[in-house]
Amino acid sequence: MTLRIGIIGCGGIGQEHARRLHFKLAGAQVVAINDINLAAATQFSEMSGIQARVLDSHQAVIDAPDVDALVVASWGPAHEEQVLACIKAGKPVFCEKPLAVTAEGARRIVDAEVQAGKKLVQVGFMRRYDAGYRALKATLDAGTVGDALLVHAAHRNPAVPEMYVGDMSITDTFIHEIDVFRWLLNDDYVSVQVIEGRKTRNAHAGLHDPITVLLETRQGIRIDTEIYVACRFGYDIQCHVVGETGVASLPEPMSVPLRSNARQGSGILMDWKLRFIDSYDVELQDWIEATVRGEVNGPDAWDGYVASVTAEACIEARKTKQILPIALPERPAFYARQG
Ligand code: NAD
Ligand code: ISE
Repeated sequence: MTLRIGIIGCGGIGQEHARRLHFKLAGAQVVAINDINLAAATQFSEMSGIQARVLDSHQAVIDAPDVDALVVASWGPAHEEQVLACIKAGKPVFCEKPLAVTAEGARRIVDAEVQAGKKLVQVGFMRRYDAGYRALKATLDAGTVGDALLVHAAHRNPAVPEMYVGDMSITDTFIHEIDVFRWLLNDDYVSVQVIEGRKTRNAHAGLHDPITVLLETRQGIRIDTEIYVACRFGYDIQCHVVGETGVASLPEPMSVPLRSNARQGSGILMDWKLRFIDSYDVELQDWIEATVRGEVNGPDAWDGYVASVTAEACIEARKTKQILPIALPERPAFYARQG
């Protein structure tokens, strides 16, 4: 069966997902698209060779009888309304992060899905599909370094645009770590502290950079993450898990080690799109196959909700300079834990 897909939001990642779904992955075809910028959507549909129908609202794409499933890649504040409309129509939806821009909004999605009685929503936390993180998780699950005690992590971007301001280090960037550490450690968070140290002169006026986030999990694991989005030198993702008998680290992306010009070393990627490019393919191929089976196999609406609750606690902890509890309701049975 070919899954017929509607795309809502054809900006940077929407276009990339549309191309990979239509041309690269097996079992999917993009048949309809929408963007608030209709001219750009039309141009994309034609120039990309996808030649999908361009419809004048997200609702028209959701309602189209030949659309089996949706990809929401519009900007964050539109996600809630669009995902809720997919649930109402009973259609599976892959929503890019964040699921919603507030925890309340994400909770409304959870409640709507539970009420609908069927899991339909997957959230675009693609790191769970990255080969390196998967190898690290397998190592931890096998007990190779004993029980995890500490995690030292970093999320470094070379630069961010002027529109990236305020708490986006948390809501746009750290949100990936929020999701992936829960999955990696089979755990949830209980408290958070955010520390603003000396600011780099390379960050623009609206951004305090870098920051450090300290999370504590239910099992007492302490996670420190440096978020440094104007670091200049590369897109550099680090994760080192200290266990009782050793340290397990996220593998570095493959790069040819060089000895040259009296130096030795290897390259560091500069673009986040390249760092996780394979994981987007694995993620969406898995989504296609699970959707055809009538299942949600990846990060679900509950995971999206937990990420939003945690992000809000981080923002509050940053503002108040306090160690704050993260109050999570129990996971409903409807969202029984999956891989
Ligand atoms: P973008 O600004 O390049 O594209 C967003 C597009 O959505 C634009 O074309 C805009 O016109 C359109 N849009 C905005 N509101 C809309 C609405 N109400 N209905 C239809 N279209 C609408 O942004 P982007 O970088 O492509 O990011 C899109 C989403 O994907 C964001 O939520 C972002 O956080 C997420 N994202 C995820 C990753 C990842 O690694 N998983 C990477 C980048 C972006
Ligand atoms: C961007 O939106 C992403 O989602 C990338 O994965 C992340 O690394 C980057 O910091 C964000 O700005």
